[in-house]
This record gives sequence, C-alpha cells and structure tokens, in this order.
Amino acid sequence: YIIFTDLDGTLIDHDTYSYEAARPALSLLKQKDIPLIFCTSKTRAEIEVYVKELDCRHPFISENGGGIFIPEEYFDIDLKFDHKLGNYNVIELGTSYSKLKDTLIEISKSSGIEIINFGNMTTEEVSEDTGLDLHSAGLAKIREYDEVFRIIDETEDKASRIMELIGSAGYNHTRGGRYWHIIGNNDKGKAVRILSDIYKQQFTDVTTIGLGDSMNDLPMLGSVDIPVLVQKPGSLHDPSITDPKIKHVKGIGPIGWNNAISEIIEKGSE
Ligand code: 2M8
Ligand code: MG
Ligand code: MG
Repeated sequence: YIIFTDLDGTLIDHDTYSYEAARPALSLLKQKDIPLIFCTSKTRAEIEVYVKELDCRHPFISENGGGIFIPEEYFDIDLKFDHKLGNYNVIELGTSYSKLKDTLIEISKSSGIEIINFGNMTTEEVSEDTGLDLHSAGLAKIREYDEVFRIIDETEDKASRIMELIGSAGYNHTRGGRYWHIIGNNDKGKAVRILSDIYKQQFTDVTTIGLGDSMNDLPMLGSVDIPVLVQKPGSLHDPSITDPKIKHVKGIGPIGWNNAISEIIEKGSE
C-alpha cells in the first residue's frame, strides 16, 4: 500500500488541527513501513512541520497539487523532475502564486465583488480566521501555487460569477473546508497519478489509498484504488460528494481516518 491523505479536516481536526485521534493508525503505518503521503492545500512550509513531527520522510504534495516534493535519493529509479530545492527534487504542476494572486485581485476589482485573500490578510487575521496559532498562520501565508480567499457577504450568484471569471482568465478554482482557492492547471488527482506512477516504477505491487473530506479532494479520490471520505463536523459526509465508489467512513476527521486505515490495513494483512 501507499497512502495519500488530505490534512485539514481529514488527518487533522478541522477546528483543533490535532491528529491525536489518528495516533493508533499512524503507528500501524510506521510499524508496517507504509508510505504516508500528504496531499493537501497547505503550503510546503506548513507540511514540513508535520513531516518533522510525525517523522514522515516521504514525498508530499502541496497546495492542491501545485508541487510534488520528493526527498533526494528516495527513489532508486531515474526520476524526471523540474528543479531541485534544498533536499527535494520538485515536480511543478502549479502556476506561480503572484500570477494567481494578481489575477484574483483583478477579477475582484472588475466585477465589483469584494473578496479577502491570504495575501492581503495579516498573519494575525489569518490566525483569527482559521484558528491556527500565529506561527502556523505565518507558514500558511508562504504560498507558492495557490491563493486562498473568501467572498465577502457570499451569495451563490457572487460565487458563480467569480468562478466564471477565474475560468475565463485561464485558471481553475477549488474549495476546501473554509475557503475558495484559485489554482493553475493542477489538482490533487493529477499529482497523485504522477507520484503513483513513480512508485509503480520502483515497486511492482502498489495499491493506492486516498483519504479526504472536501470537494478539493475529489480528483485525488478519483485517482486511487481505495478512496475514503471522512465525516465533517456535524457527523455528515460532504453532501456534494456522491460517487458510489467512494467509501464513506464513520467518524469526523482523524477519527474516521483512524477507523478507515486500521480496517483496511489490518484486513489486508490477514
Ligand atoms: C486553507 O486550506 C483549507 C483546507 O481545507 C481550506 O481551504 O479551508 C489553506 O490555505 C491552508 O494553507 C491552511 O492551513 C488552512 C487552515 O485552515 O486553510
Ligand atoms: Mg480537507
Ligand atoms: Mg486540504
């Protein structure tokens, strides 16, 4: 097995950002040496905190499939990548942050629809709005491939207008647990397929598992062998996700994560 997982609302709790409830399954993966690959809308700087804390030295995917970061010498095969950054070989699928941010601001101005985006929020404001502590909020602002925003006094009309304009500007959008995102020609699914193919070159027998909670996880869930959706606060599964192939597991965020992984891995090794 290899496991692709979303972070916010999936491995970590939507409100407390804690993964405590997933500890048992996390240890099981360590014990069995199963690669755990973070695939999130978080930034590289944010993900690196989890890489350290969980001592999870595997490749990871940042900002909704914008970048794939592969530790040097992780694979033995001859890897095709775009550039080196520190100890990573980077496969870049996303569009530069400054372009995305400028386009978004332009769209807001021309449409007269007010938005608030991470680039125009202070670290304090990001912290207040997300519940992240100040340090983590700072890391969330170090963006490379994805701008995060809210629509002020959002209505369905305003949202569809903004998304339409993002489309005509040649970009894409997605939605996480709290925010809208403007992204380039990337999504979590594309990145998952590329990285899965690399694993398959190195190891013959690879079954992929994917876990998520929100709409931005759909492309990832569509690109793995075993797709799992955890519950959102209120004990509901995202109602916009209806694909019958996706396993709906009981448990909010990390609780559902723990249930699903324990079940799949233990059953698989019987
Ligand atoms: C943003 O991502 C979440 C993911 O679901 C969202 O869209 O609501 C990202 O900007 C991420 O960098 C940040 O850590 C997170 C905090 O909730 O919000
Ligand atoms: Mg999420
Ligand atoms: Mg996410």
